Amino acid sequence: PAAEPGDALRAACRGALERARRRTRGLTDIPDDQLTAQHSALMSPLVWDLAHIGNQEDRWLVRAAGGCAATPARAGLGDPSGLDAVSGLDDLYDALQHPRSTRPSLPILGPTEARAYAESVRERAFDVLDHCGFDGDALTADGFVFGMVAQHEQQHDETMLATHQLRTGLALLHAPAAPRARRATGPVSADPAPESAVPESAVPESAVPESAVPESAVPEIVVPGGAFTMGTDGTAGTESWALDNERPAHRVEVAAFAIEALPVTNRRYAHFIADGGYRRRELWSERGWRHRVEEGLEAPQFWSRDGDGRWQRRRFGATVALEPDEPVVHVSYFEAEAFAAWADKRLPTEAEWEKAARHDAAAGRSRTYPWGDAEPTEYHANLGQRHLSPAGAGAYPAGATVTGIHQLIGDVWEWTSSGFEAYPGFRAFPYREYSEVFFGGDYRVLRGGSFGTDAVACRGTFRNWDHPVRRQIFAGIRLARDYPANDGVGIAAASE
Ligand code: AVJ
Ligand code: FE
Repeated sequence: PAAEPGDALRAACRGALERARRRTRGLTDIPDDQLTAQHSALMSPLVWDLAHIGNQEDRWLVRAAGGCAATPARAGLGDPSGLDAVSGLDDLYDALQHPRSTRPSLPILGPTEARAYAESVRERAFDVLDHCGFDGDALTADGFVFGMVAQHEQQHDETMLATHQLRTGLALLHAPAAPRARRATGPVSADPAPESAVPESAVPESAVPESAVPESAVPEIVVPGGAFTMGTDGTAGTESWALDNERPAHRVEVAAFAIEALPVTNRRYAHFIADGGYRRRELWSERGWRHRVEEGLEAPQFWSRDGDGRWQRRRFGATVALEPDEPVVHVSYFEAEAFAAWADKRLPTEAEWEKAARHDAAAGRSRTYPWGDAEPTEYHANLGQRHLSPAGAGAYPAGATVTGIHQLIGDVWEWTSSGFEAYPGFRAFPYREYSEVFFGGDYRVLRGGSFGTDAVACRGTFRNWDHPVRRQIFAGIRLARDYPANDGVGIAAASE
């Protein structure tokens, strides 16, 4: 039978939802006591995330897109005292009403109930998807609401991954090690190349050597001044699932600046510590210093020293020697700011970051990803919890910009110096509580995604935000600096 129009879109929506659910299962198929425990006051019990994922899907796919009644939580579980499915559940799983630290004291669903609820919502959501014509309204056009729900689940999967990192005790998660140095840019076996794999010949020449990058020669790329298109109108392809805060596309003037070609490594961060970085008041902002003193910060979260004084770190239940060439991760905005001052540089603004990542000067347009518009493969970026750590600096040459900036997408989120604000012409869609209620708050924008971010929730326009003190997220550092007025000759490679 001939394919119906919409079949490819339907398959893409189903695929994104199924991939998210496989990951959710991997993060929650753990002993019940681990699922219900609160591993950190900063995080929910994992069982809350699980049912919240189901509840969000019920609200947007079953009810809003499908026009169906709410899915009862205790259907088939034989509990007549079950919560009122609509008000009770929506209430319990409303993130804004209940800060994470209070969630353990709520009468939330237990492990068996939460799993059953998420599964029965999913069955109904697939039913809605099977009958969706994608032409009803803005909610379903281009499959937006299905993509939004898949992104929501993946975002909570990243949050749950951070909870796993915070918990103590033996490892529950396993994955192959991330590549250490410059990895192959295409399949290394005889397997046929995936269609979107980047051929070797398309890999930009870059200043990044094969192995470790010596600290004294961190390559910088100069981005010439001028306007570029920031954000997206997202009407086609991957960008049609761009969330409300990424919209609309608008022109932004950005003065010339230089940005480092690589994220800051553990080696360099350890030099900052050894050079008194945490003791030198002048490197810190006033708020940052106060926070540093109050919390007694002396190193990134999860770092400690072994018996011989060498740095090691706890990583998902294992203690391992610090890998010097990996991007530093688990630093707060305040630490990133102090590190930048020590290096005589600064963090990029959000607009600078996006221009460096997306602006194609030759074509005069913005790309979806640093390497172009092709969706990320395992050769482009360390995404999707394929590995349980960042990869070595310079490990993904196929994912670099044509100008030679590496690992903007994947590995670690990158703190920018910008607060989280609405773009001009912003419209909350489809709900205010995703973005709008956070604008103007005490947040800094992070860009680029981490090894724990799925590709569906990561693109050149994607905006994450968090409080400047937070460091349980997978956040690291990219440095930039002002660049003296340039003559417009074009891209120049500078070095320190
Ligand atoms: C975009 C990561 C800041 O986790 O608070 C999840 C994503 N919004 N459920 C968050 C989100 C609603 C959000 N961040
Ligand atoms: Fe949520």
